[in-house]
Amino acid sequence: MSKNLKSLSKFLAVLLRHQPEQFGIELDAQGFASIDAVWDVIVEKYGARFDKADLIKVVDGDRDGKKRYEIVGQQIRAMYGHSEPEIIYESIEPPELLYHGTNAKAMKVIRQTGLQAQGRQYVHMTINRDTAKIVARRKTHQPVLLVVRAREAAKAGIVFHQPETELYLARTIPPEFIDFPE
Ligand code: HQG
Repeated sequence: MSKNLKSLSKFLAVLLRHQPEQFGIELDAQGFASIDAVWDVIVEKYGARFDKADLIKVVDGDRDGKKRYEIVGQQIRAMYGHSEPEIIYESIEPPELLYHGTNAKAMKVIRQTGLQAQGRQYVHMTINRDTAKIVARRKTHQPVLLVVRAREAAKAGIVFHQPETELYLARTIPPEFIDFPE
């Protein structure tokens, strides 16, 4: 994604994940907003800098194939990553194992309390080990890869969601379902 579109993508995150009400945008229970209303806010902020084709490009995903937004009918939403409002996702049966990349400093707390969403509503996990490491490297040079025994956690009552092919969410993962590196 060009630098240009990255700023549009980041603005959409503010709008659709974190502060919709600040821009007069209303999200429904699944996080959808009217495309027309969102487009009006974009034009208000950026003038003619972006056109609708740019918005579609951002929705289609970035160069790394990361897809953050989706359009259904006349509506658009962030697929995950919200701080508020509460987004309702359907529950799914997770795969046997999922991965979460973190840093050595956080690991001490995670051993005690498990994985807890910090600034977001959900803990993010992926089926892809490399992706988990990339996520961790945003915050540390020495990523720690945690293995979540997801199927076992689900059997014990932890609810999982899958907003995107490789991405899984849960409110929390207790430490007993996490394999820590030595
Ligand atoms: C850590 C990006 C202390 C957790 C990526 C992480 C991802 C704890 C940080 C998405 C903890 C939260 C999410 C506990 C977990 N105590 N720290 N009990 N439990 N942590 O950014 O998973 O670009 O909210 O390990 O690609 O890093 O936004 O979550 O280090 O999919 O689309 O607390 O963000 O996507 O950080 O990343 P984050 P994350 P986007």
